[in-house]
Amino acid sequence: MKTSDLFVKALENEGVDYIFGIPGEENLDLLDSLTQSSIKLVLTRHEQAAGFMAATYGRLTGKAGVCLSTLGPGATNLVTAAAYANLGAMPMVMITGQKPIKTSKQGQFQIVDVIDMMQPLTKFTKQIGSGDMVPSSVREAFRRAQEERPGAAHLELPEDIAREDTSVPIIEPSYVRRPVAEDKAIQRAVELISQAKHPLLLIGAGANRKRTCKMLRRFVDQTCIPFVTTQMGKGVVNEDNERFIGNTALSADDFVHRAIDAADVIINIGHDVVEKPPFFMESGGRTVIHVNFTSAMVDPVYFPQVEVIGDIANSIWRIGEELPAQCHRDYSFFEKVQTALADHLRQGADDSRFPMYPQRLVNDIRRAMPSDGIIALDNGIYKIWFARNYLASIPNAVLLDNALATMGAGLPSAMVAKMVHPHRRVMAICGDGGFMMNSQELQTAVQLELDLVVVILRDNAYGMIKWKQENMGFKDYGLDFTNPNFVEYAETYGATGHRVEATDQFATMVEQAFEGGGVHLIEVPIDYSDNDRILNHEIRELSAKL
Ligand SMILES: Cc1ncc(C[n+]2csc(CCOP(=O)(O)OP(=O)(O)O)c2C)c(N)n1
Ligand SMILES: [Mg+2]
Repeated sequence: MKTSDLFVKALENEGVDYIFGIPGEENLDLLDSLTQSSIKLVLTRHEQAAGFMAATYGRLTGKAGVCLSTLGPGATNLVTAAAYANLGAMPMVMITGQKPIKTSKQGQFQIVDVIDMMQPLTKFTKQIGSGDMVPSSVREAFRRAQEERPGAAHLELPEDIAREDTSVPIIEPSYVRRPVAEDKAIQRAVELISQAKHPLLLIGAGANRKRTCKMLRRFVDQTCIPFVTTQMGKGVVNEDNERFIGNTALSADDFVHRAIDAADVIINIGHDVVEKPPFFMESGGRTVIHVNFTSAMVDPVYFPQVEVIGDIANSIWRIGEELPAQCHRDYSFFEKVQTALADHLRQGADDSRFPMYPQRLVNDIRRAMPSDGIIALDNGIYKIWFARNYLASIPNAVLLDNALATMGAGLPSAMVAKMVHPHRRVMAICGDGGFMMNSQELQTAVQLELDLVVVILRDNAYGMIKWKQENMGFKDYGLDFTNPNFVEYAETYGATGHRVEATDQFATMVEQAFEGGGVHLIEVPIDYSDNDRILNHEIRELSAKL
């Protein structure tokens, strides 16, 4: 069998249904083998977007998403996506081509040491040096990408190897279950929680990856222990729950941080230090119980005293079974925080000023999205507003990146979310800066005939950095830009463009866009003038009074 045929068989064996990417001449054998396969090739307009799509596919399904590029420039374009997947713990396998390795073809033309380049960005990176190595290399790449903590893996298939014959059989994935925590660790956690005066649950990204949501929900109901979420832990337990205290969208001084300050034991579920810290540990401070699939990476701001390592759902179930009821505790301070936050979240939710107030935008979008609707955010200041004000109902319904926090992933992530969940409403929410980093993928979305609403928040600036600049007392400089006419821009791609000209139009526009189907771009002029006052001052002052 030709090696490239075997390679495709090995991918099929891993359950791959899509490959996102852009082939080069070094991938042509593989491309030809794909013509005989059930795997669909999704051609994008930039490898970075293909990588973001593959990573988000992995995030949503738990199965590694696969992306493809040529050598050199194609592979360098995958670099940001590799970091996105690896930091965000999203299973992804990248396949890149290479010139022949047994002979020289064109000197050093286009040659970059891609294996070395991928080393710090992946869990596994390997050149396939012979056809016989395909089954084990593919299996290992998928195993590593998917195993907790998931991330990126990379395989390089040189063109002469792709073309050679081989006769080795493929390797079936093994039957494997995640290990569970040791009894003594569970006992220790139970003791500490039982002795605590003010225990608090913190739900992070890891809890969003596997089916932990049922167990966590039960744990919260059973124990009455209040919970807070990190940005990437949103929705594991419905945030519209009477025990929800808030999201750690801001790093410090929000209402939720007062609850964290008041907690003497934090049960930290699925958090890792890659996410912006939801709180900072200090020596001699409160006790932190780390409940995760993997042990805690120690950091100056994170050094939990107790670790419960193993399948999260199992750990939570066992802790819940052993823990005496906690509902009698005095949770009044947490409730005070909860009420203060709820009051604050209502502020601005109905504000009709134009350009639109971010709080109103979040509120309108929350109303437009059913509980299973998915929003995929790019990176900008609005991410804080969404993390803080948009209550997530189910796991992975708010796709945001609080790990690499890269711009440019919002649109590709939304596209693949729609492909994975064709019957759910999906919306991309991007800044005018971040959108333009992968706006060419509108064409891919149109070509794929996706039903997608893309909201662009136009402030004609890199607003997030402007906010920081202002807060740090720097002069307003270097962050403004001009934009294309987004409505016309959308139309040239064959999408439908809309511009909000009065705040009250927005909700109807969104509804009509979802009803109408196809790709819709909605340009929303946004008023960020209050960001600094509210996010940096008002919240701090109000929360300090609690
Ligand atoms: C690829 C990349 N480049 C730069 C940054 C730094 N950065 C973070 S947010 C931001 C501005 C985002 O601007 P925009 O998309 O317009 O959103 P806004 O904050 O204006 O709503 C920048 C430059 C980043 N996170 N990722
Ligand atoms: Mg902007």
